[in-house]
Amino acid sequence: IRSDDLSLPEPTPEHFRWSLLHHLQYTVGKSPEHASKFDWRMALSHAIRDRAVNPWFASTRRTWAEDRKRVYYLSMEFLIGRLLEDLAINLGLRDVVVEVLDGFGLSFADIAEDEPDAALGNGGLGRLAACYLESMATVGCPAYGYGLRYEHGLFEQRFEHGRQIETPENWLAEGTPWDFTRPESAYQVGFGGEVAEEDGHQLWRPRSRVLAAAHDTPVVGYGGRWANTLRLWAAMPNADLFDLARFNSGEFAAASEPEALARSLSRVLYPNDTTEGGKELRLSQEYFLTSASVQDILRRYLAAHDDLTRLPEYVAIQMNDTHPAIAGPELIRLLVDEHGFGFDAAVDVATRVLGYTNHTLLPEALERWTVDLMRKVLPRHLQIIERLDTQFVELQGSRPDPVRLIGGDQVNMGDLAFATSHRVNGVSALHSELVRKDLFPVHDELHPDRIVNITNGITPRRWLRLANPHLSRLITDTIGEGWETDLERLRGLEQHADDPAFQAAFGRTKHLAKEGFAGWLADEHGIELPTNALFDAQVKRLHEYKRQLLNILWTIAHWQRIKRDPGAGWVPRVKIFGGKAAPSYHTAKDIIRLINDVGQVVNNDPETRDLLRVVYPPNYGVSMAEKLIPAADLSEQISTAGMEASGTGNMKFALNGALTIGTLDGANIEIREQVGPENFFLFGLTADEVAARRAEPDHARAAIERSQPLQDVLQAIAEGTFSPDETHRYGGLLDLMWNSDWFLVASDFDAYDAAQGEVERAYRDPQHWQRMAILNVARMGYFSSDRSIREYMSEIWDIAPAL
Ligand code: DL6
Repeated sequence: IRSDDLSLPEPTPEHFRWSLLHHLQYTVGKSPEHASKFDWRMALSHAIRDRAVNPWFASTRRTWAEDRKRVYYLSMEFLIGRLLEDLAINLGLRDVVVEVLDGFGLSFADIAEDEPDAALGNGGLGRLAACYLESMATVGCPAYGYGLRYEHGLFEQRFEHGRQIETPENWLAEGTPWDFTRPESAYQVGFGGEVAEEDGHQLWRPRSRVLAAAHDTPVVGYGGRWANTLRLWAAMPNADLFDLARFNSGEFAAASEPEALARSLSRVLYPNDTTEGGKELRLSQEYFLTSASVQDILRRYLAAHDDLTRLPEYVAIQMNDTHPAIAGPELIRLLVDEHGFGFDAAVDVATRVLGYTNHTLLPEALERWTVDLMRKVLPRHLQIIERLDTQFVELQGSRPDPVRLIGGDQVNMGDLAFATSHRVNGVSALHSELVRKDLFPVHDELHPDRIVNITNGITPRRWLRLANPHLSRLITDTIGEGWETDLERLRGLEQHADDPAFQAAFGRTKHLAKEGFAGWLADEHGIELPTNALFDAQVKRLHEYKRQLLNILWTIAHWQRIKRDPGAGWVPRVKIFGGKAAPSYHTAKDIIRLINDVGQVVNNDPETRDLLRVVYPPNYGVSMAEKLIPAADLSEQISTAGMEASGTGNMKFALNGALTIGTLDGANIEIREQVGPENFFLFGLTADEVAARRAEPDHARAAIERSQPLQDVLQAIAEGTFSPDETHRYGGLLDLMWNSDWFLVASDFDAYDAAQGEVERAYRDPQHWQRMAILNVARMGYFSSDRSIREYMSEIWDIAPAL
């Protein structure tokens, strides 16, 4: 029987209704009378998933039949969020689903809201990977995403007395309807042990092995014309790890301990790696992902070819940051130790296959592992890295202080990734420039063609079509369909920017989004918001360089001014914060607490309540972003220049008609160029000025002494205005402000204050504001992740679209 014979009939409401009831009864095992929301969600997810299978099979078959090159995107993070509505939209089923559910008295929005977010990532890097997967499927780039199937994704955040508390996330607790288990695709991944020499060959004898088991989720592109696979590996202990004799003698926990240890490889996203044990686990996780994926890639290649020297013609592997950077040594190891390659030939093949995306210049985020740890976990790989290091030093000739892959007692994973890739890309124009100039100047001199820039992008399907149905409808009514896959078409809105009727309609979509967000906030957190206010949002991970501190200090200054002169015609504002701090990042956690403390005081101040609120809904993630971003008027992108590699939240806000207040950092620069400088609130030091300012002794104190508003703010904090029960709670933050201020909050405070003044003035003129907002939407086409993916395809992967 051919699978074509099993094709589903057209998804008419009748058939879809049948399919939904069928899954409710035969997959979930419930009758409609007794079905809970969860049961309906599962049945619906299966009915929708059914529709993903045929495009998935067809794409896979075509790739095999045409012997096409495939991309393999290796990432420790995929911040997917929910899939139900995303899939319904991409398969063109949303209207049918709404109609059929309506027939049962059910609301699609309500059921979709029941799905937990797959939060298998920390922030920008993981969300980018999810956007890229969706875009690869939309543009028809044959691809696999490879990641880990963490049992616990990013921790859940709640606040106790304003403090962040972390609890484990449990997205798999109720099971997931999306993935297919593939027991036949399982690989042994070895760890530790030693390397012996036999007949002139190196033989690695690992001390232990863990089985990587594949779970596949189809990723369907918009229109359902192409589908790829997200393959997530789960760690499975080998059967012999369970000690039945011990168990039978009553030592239950001890009998299961080796099993539990093996499972820990895919237990949590980003374990705390401040301890030695944590570091070993993190490196082991990275190797587990990489080894299973590379073995799988070679198996697939060898199923259709026998000459591994031609691997680069059929395989492109992209390393998402340095986390999978062990891919180079792993591929070399397999080619040399298992396929008889000479070392240099293996390096040549590996380098032509691999590409590396750098996502950060922050030294603490550039991975380094000690040689001792590498020897303990991956002794054979260490030998390979040592040889690569020797070759790399030779390549630098007589340079007095050569760059090393192994420097002192540490393996530099960024340098290793560079040395084993044919292309290295930064993620915005400025970032790529800094990668060239500051991070890898010597590599760049040796390989001047290797560094390229590919500015990040976001998928317009999720970040406009799904998240903002009101604006999407207005866009389609105004310029027609097709913008979802050709975002440059939004330019067609420019000609309506001055039309009062269009401005009013545009304003209504924003208002509806605000009501939607405010309604959710009231239901979920019991917080009421005035929807006539300017919604001013900063949502992202908490980090000093992102400068949530600058934002909250300015909020205090604004509050103080309102109190001094309540009748000055202030624009009512809601300051919205969202984001998590790494559990061990104490300064970031202090900033969270300060924001919440300020909120307590400001929100309860009867003099200012109608003019200023501070809200910080806990547990920011993809689903909250989908509600908040369409509702925002102002997008805070205020990082210290030179520190935010790109940002992608900045793109999501602007695409949804929020105006940006921002520095010349990351992709802000390109956003400003695209939307026009007059439609962007710019402030602050440039990256070059940042470097110069940091070199000035006592720059922090000098900047504070120049700014009376900032002094007043710091004074209020020092007096315990926001922490009356503990006056010195923020002594640490104040000390940082006065005495070091590496992130130049004080230096940029007055410029930020002035830019916020411009925001106030612009918002008082609604037509002017709407015009600017419309022009932002109209000019954001460049930031579609389809454009980014096409650039990866031509500049790095050398692959043609199948569509
Ligand atoms: O490229 C995606 C995203 C950028 O938009 C952010 O600017 C950048 O901070 C983020 N980088 C990371 C790297 N963390 N580590 N390692 O998340 O990447």
